[in-house]
Amino acid sequence: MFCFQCQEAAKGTGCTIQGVCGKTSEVANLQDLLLYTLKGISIYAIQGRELGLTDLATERFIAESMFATITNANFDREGFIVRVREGIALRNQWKSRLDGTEATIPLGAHDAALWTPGTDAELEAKAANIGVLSTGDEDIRSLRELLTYGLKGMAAYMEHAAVLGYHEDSVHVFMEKGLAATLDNDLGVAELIALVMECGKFGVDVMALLDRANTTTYGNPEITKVNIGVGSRPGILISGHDLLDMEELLKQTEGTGVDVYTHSEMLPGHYYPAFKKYDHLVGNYGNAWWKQTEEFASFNGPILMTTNCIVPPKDSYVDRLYTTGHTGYPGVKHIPAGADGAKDFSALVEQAKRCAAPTEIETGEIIGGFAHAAVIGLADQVVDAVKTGAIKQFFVMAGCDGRMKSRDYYTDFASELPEDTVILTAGCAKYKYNKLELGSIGGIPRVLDAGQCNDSYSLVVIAMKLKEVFGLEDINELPISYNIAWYEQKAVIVLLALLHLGVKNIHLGPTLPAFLSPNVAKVLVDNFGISGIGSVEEDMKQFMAVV
Ligand code: FS2
Ligand code: SF4
Repeated sequence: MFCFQCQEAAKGTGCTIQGVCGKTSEVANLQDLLLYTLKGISIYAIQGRELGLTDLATERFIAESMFATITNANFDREGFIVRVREGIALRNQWKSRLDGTEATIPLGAHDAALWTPGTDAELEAKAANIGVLSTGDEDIRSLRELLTYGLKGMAAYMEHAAVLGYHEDSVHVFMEKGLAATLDNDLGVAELIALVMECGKFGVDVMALLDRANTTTYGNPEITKVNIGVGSRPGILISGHDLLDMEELLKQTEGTGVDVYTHSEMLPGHYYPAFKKYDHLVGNYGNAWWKQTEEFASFNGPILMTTNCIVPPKDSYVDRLYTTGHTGYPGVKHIPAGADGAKDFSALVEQAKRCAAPTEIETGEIIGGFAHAAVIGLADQVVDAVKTGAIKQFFVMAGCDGRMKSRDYYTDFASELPEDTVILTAGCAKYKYNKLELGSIGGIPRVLDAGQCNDSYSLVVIAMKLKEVFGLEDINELPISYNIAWYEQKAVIVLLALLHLGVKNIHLGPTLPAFLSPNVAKVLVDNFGISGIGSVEEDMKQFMAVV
């Protein structure tokens, strides 16, 4: 195996024996083979589109499969073998559909378009030879992988929108184009950089689509205080990002005597009007994903993982853990969707009834729900505070949390920010500082949480609005600095989206991606002013100097 798609890549270069995330070498290779299969499908699907042939099932299969390969989403070897075989069948259907047409298939002679799987052992042998390192040139490899990881993040957001009935064909078209492009030896550095930038454009589009899907279905997030203590009844803990699962679980637990708690990236569920009506949605339990091995043990009840991030489970709670959607873990029960898309969570409800109530690990409240509609509702207050100098600067500190000790930087940075600054956040990165007593400015809290990582889009909408209100030409003239923490591939698409919007001088930490070759990193530094992080003191000086 060779995997360097996340921030925790071993030794800052890549995992080669087993993933730091717990992914086995077999699963890593099979994920690579699934990607290779999707590239093969894309070769034909692109040609099909030129002849006016489209297929929603293909689009969904590509996006779902990409999502399954994101860090910490799915660890299930058997599931990946099944998916590769399904993908080959889909690819071959496309091939037959195009036989006898006028299709002239670029890359049609590529192995990805032609290979056939034999036994599982043969399939695994193939999987070991088509991975990241099969691209020899380190800059081409770096750009191909940067594009691939952007596409993976995009796929996750497409899927969240799709389950709510929202699609945008142009995003699927780009996904197929991007996947096929990673096989094309005629594309050099300049062409791949252009594709990476185009990926950012579709990143903005897909986050806008998901924002529309979420807010149309569940209402605009509202400013909300969320309880972080526990009640006396047994509960089910829901983690991940899938709001449709959240809705179904709330409906199916109503009146059962079982409470529902959110975990990690599901915290923003509390901000949606559609979920506020459920009295048995009691609070948020715990912190970011990486603390789950302790927190799932003390929760005492069933836990539903709707998406990443799963940590290999401990014996103390593995029998209470469930996966659904594109997540999976060997030996962990999976709740599938029925033919009509509905899911049956009754097994969790019955198990919860036999469990103790959660053990309290914290008490109090946190505040959130500062997505674009809520903040724009406060626009007069915010603009006044900026004009009077009560707010001197905003810091976008969105992104991910993770295990590395070096991420304490973000807690220290938030603590040491001057009192006339406000943090704009989204994603699980917030857990590094959302329980600190940072106070407020004229009634505006100093940490404004817009929601999940995809709600970074909200932060962009807010920035655009401020640019308009202040009559500025360029988003970079705003008193907004970007100090972003990344971990997995959704953060990659968020970053590419910000670059597409022209945001400059983003600080990215706690380490720069292992998949950026020195030359590709230099392109990002020279053109966008991207940099890593240093010490809190030095960075603070640098940030405050630019205002
Ligand atoms: Fe956090 Fe993990 Fe949201 Fe990332 S829960 S790092 O996948 O998507 O942010
Ligand atoms: Fe390593 Fe991250 Fe890949 Fe897991 S996802 S194998 S931790 S680089």
